Amino acid sequence: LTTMCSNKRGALIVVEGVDRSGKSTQCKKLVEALEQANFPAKLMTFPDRTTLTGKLIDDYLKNKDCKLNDQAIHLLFSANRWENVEKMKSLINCGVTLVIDRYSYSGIAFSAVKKVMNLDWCKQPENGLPKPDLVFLLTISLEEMLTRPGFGNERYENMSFQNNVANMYNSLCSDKDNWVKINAAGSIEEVHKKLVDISLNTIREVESLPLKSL
Ligand code: DGP
Ligand code: NA
Ligand code: NA
Repeated sequence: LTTMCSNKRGALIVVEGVDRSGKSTQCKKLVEALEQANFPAKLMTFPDRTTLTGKLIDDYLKNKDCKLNDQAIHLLFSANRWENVEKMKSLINCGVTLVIDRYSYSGIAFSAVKKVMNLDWCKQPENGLPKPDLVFLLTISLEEMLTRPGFGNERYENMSFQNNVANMYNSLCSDKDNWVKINAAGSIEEVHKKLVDISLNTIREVESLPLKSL
């Protein structure tokens, strides 16, 4: 397999945003477009609910009888990312661009708004994970959020919590040169085109640079 590896690495591209900002749709379309442009690409999603920690996280989100406190669930979400590090690195180093639906910034934003743990505490378990080359923050206004199909019954799926998360994302985004804020109120195709153009630039920019760590 090593001999089949490209000598150029792939990019690590993350899409963040509140629930219903269109992340999953955009991630899927982005992977398809990159592949069509002859850049190998793969979709990943966090939380990965299929793993051991993912099953606990799924129970927690579905409000099943699950007595995890805020600190414990924070560390489980982080562990769920750590479980995938080897897989992520080997794909990237083989020239595959990873498009990830949520990453460490979901971990930080969703926990920091609970006010139980401070921002610095929330960031610590993410230290050492592969650092994204590019983070898209899909933004929608509170009014736009209200017009989109209703929330489900999972934990966190309510307007005031999501609004706090949106504010937390905005403060994480400020002064970061690898973050791009995209107004996701536009049509699916409009948003998609922006994501593709910026991603292609980044893929070419980083192909000979080492992957960094958070
Ligand atoms: P999704 O499958 O993308 O709809 O995510 C499920 C929910 O979990 C969603 O409300 C966002 C939240 N979430 C995702 N990642 C994390 C994380 O690392 N920490 C916390 N506390 N919540 C997260
Ligand atoms: Na959700
Ligand atoms: Na999603």
